[in-house]
Amino acid sequence: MQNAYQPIFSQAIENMALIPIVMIILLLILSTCSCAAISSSESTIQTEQNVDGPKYGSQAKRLFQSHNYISTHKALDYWAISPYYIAQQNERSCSVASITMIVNAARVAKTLTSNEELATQQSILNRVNSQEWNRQVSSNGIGVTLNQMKQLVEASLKAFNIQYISVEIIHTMDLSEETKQKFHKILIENENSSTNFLIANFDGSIIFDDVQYGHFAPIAAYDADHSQILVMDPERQNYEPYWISEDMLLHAMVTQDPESAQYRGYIWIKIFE
Ligand SMILES: [Ca+2]
Repeated sequence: MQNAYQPIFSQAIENMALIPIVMIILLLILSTCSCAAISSSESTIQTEQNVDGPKYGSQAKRLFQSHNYISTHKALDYWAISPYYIAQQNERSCSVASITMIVNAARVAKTLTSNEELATQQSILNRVNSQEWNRQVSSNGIGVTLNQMKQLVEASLKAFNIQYISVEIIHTMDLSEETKQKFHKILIENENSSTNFLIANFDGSIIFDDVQYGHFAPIAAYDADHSQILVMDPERQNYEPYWISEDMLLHAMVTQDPESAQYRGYIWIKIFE
């Protein structure tokens, strides 16, 4: 009988030996999520930690609580982006949602023909037709990096017949005066025209009391007098548009993406048509 059970016992020992290896592989996969919003397990942690705390903490102010700037300024980007404010399809697809908003906003002044559809997240993915992007933004994907976003933004705009464009990736590597001034200058230029757009790539845990997560979101307005930035966060399951300070967003961008081992930052998009 001992001989009969021996293979089963050996198999059990071998399976037990695999458990630590499987755990290590799972940890590695989770640690390389470069542009995931909050995963379900992280959301659980957030809920447990902040079950009685304010949803937006002390750093962010909901648009509903502060819309004086939108009422008293042209806020060109806000009016270009807000009609197309959408929720990301899953926890990994903030890149798709952010790009979809920008593609629609970039066409806001155009007179579309009756057979031209607005961009949707699925039509963006279909037209760009990148297997890698589809894989990365699937529910078990790892998201995309800031460097990848340059090519994806370009391909998405061109897929919707916006050909004359400039897409620049800026990695924010420090909190030096030079970094702050460059961002400030671009924020002002961006606010004055709806033919240019900014997408921020930041660590949400700097803004919200949460575990670390990389994220993409369009910037919809900049109140220079009060150094406040309006973020159209596509993680709509948890957030609505919110204002955060210029310093706070910069702090959240001066963080490293574990997938690329590079600093996060922002995407500066210009349309020339
Ligand atoms: Ca702009």
